[in-house]
Amino acid sequence: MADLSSFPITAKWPALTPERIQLYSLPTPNGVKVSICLEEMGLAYEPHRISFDASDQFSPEFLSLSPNNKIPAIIDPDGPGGKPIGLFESGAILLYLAEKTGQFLPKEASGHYEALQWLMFQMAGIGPMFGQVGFFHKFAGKDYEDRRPLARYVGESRRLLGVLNQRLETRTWILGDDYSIVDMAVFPWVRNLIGFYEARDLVEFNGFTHVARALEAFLERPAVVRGLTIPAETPAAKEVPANMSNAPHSAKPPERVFREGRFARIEPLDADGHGGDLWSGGLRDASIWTYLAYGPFSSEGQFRQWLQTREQLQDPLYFTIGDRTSGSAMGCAALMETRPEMGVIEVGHIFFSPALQRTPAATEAIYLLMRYVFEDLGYRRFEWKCDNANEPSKRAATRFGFAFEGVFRQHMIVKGHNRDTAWFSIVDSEWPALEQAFDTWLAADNFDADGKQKQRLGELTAKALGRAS
Ligand SMILES: N[C@@H](CCC(=O)N[C@@H](CS)C(=O)NCC(=O)O)C(=O)O
Repeated sequence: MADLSSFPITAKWPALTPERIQLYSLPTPNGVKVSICLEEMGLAYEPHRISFDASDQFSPEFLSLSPNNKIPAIIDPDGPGGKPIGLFESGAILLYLAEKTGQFLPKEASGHYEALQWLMFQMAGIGPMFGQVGFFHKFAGKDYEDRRPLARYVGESRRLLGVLNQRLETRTWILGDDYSIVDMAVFPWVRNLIGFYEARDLVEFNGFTHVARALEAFLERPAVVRGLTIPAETPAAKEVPANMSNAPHSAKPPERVFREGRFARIEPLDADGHGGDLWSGGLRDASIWTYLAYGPFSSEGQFRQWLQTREQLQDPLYFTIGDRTSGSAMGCAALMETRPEMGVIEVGHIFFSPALQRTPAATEAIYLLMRYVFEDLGYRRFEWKCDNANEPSKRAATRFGFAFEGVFRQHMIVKGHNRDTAWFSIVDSEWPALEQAFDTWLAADNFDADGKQKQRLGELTAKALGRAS
């Protein structure tokens, strides 16, 4: 276990999980840059709330890490050379995390410096100027008789928004097509200016349509939604047992979405549109239904009737898996047992026609659902459960990277038979590594001319998670 005792700040804010990055912050525009970044990168971290009400930022323990008495600051137990490192200044922290993970920062030299340039633009321009608007418009400075300081900072902020607006006129994000740490630095400040500082009209924000459009896209990102509230207020935090950690998240219920990969597409179940394909693909085979609570079906009509009852459900929410090229429906999977308040969701009700079984399209379909659950919906736990006697399902779960968690004995009765249920899960901190493993497996160069895989998915996912394959 990492030893952070040489950092005096840990005496006031003990590291309950010292192997994780320690974040000392508050959800202010500078603070959330780092919580958003950590969320986007899927890094495990432990947030500590630095209360300005309690003047925490002036305590000797906090100053030992951040001598300028400002949040955010971090300690990474696994810094350069594997040694712990402490850092303050949000821009420096964003750069450090981007370089550590190789994410959200262009790698080739000119793109890298372009990013630095815009990051400096935020740090030296947007942050300080917008901050002064806050002071003179909303806080102590609003009572100053002399209105010239306010006018100066409002004018300067308007000018900076104009620069940003022009930049975004031809780009999705500040650096172009790719979202980066620069967006994580800039947009919390824009949000604050027009929100908390109540300066929307003052800076004539409605004229900056490209900034508004990018801000909206930024605020829709699940990692941003989560990061904006971290570190949350936990008045009793000091009293919780040392082995309890915070679980900030905000997950949304799944919707009837369409997703497409290289081999597969998933779409909301449409009984009339998909029933014929599914049935003619071989779903009359009784072995497909052995472990499911329904089926087999004796005729296409009976199958379609049953499908019609399923397509209306919200939980389980059924998706049809189709072949990307031919478009024909070949199987189904559902998102179920949805508990957004807990950040927990399960994939189940999986049935594949023989032509879909053991194909890249089948694997990719599960991957598309996983990506939807973690990235778009913001879940912290994705479950797979099956009858403990269902060996192929258990093998599939392990191959996909789910961790086996144990067996609930006599958990259910299915079609009159006892079911002991095997539980598996993937948690959000595992997702970035797993996503890379899936991307490697699904890539064109992982298949030879006959479509045979070169690297096995089970080995890639086990390696990504540091498990024995
Ligand atoms: N340039 C610094 C600015 C940080 C900063 O201004 N933090 C504010 C909150 S947004 C703060 O800690 N204020 C407390 C104080 O000044 O006492 C950074 O980006 O990290």
